[in-house]
Amino acid sequence: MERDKQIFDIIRKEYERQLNGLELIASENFVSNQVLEAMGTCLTNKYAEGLPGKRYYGGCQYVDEAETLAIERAKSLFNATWANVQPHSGAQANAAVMMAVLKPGDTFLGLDLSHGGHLTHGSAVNYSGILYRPVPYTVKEETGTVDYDLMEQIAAKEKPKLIVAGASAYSRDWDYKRMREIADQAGALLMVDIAHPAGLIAKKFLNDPFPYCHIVTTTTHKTLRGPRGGMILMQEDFENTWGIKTPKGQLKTMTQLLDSAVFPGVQGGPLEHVIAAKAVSFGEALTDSYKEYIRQVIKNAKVMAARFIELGYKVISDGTDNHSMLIDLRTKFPDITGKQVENALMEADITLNKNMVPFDTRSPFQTSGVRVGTPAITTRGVKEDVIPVIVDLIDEVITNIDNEKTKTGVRQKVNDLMKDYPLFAY
Ligand code: DSN
Repeated sequence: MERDKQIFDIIRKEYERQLNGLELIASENFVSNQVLEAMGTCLTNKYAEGLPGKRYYGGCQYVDEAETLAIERAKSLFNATWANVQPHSGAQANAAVMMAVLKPGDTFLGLDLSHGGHLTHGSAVNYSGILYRPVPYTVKEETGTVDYDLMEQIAAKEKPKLIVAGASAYSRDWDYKRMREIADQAGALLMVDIAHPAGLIAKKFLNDPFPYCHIVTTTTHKTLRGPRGGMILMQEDFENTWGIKTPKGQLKTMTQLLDSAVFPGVQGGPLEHVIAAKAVSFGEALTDSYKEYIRQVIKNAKVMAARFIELGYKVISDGTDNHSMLIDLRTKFPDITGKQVENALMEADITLNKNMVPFDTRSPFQTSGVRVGTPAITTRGVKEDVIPVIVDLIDEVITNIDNEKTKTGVRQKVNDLMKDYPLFAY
């Protein structure tokens, strides 16, 4: 068959965009050649509904081996005792958990989307806000950190069935111990979505949620640097103390409920080529060199936040514990929106995303902030000495937001800079 020039030309252009630009989207990363290779294999041809050893199709002996390896490596990485690596995304993983532990209309608590939460933590336009009854908790305006006292009050009043920890735009660590106390007092389960800081948690640079959270969900493609996808993890004690009766009176453990919620609950056939790539990335994340990578991600983020602050920007919570930060543009540029900054920087080959900031006065389409992260540039080898140069380039563009010559000049500097930092082979 003739090669599809049209689509491969588009892919080549995207490769060049990634190669020449500065990638600062906090949720993105660059996978290794072997992760990329595993994804582009014949495993994509295989149907394998079910779990390893219990499939609805023949011929699954090899994908069983790959999926089992992915599960075992995921468990070692997080010191968990159970994992389901089939969710196609973090959103699917969260949907499966909610399906397993909530009934339509049940109340749950999640961080407000405009305070850093995620769509699947209760947004009105997402299944989580349509099927269930979310009640948001928020951050404190003075500190930008999660208001656990408020969470406790809301939980006592609302008696949720589930409390969701975790965020998409939050640069501080979480107090899982306090959240578990709040959940226990309210009779709720505690779930954390560690999609963003998963790699930092795996390598023990942040608090360990597992002793406190009943269920942990994550994506595999952010700091974890694997293929685009999701997974659910648990530790043993919870499985042994929880069980619900099916209509036929059969007792099901939570892991059984979660497995069934993933398939057939919210998904059909698993993506075995992606699961093989997950196994590869978990193997990489188990190494010491990945630990050094994560150490550098955090160091770069701290230096970045400090430089933004030096230049007069407001960094929400005045810094970061992880790989990301949220910049409130209003202190330095009250008339410039996050959308304008995102667009102007794109012209300079710098990619980040507009983001609402807590207590934002603008809509999600305009926003008063931007979110910035260091996982992708750190993968390319950027160290802390170059970070102030990058922040200064961003500031130069924002300061001269309507000046085409400035943007062209910065783009040239970005392209020259990135020549020193290789990307995967194409
Ligand atoms: N869209 C992801 C992010 O950018 O954080 C979350 O799903």
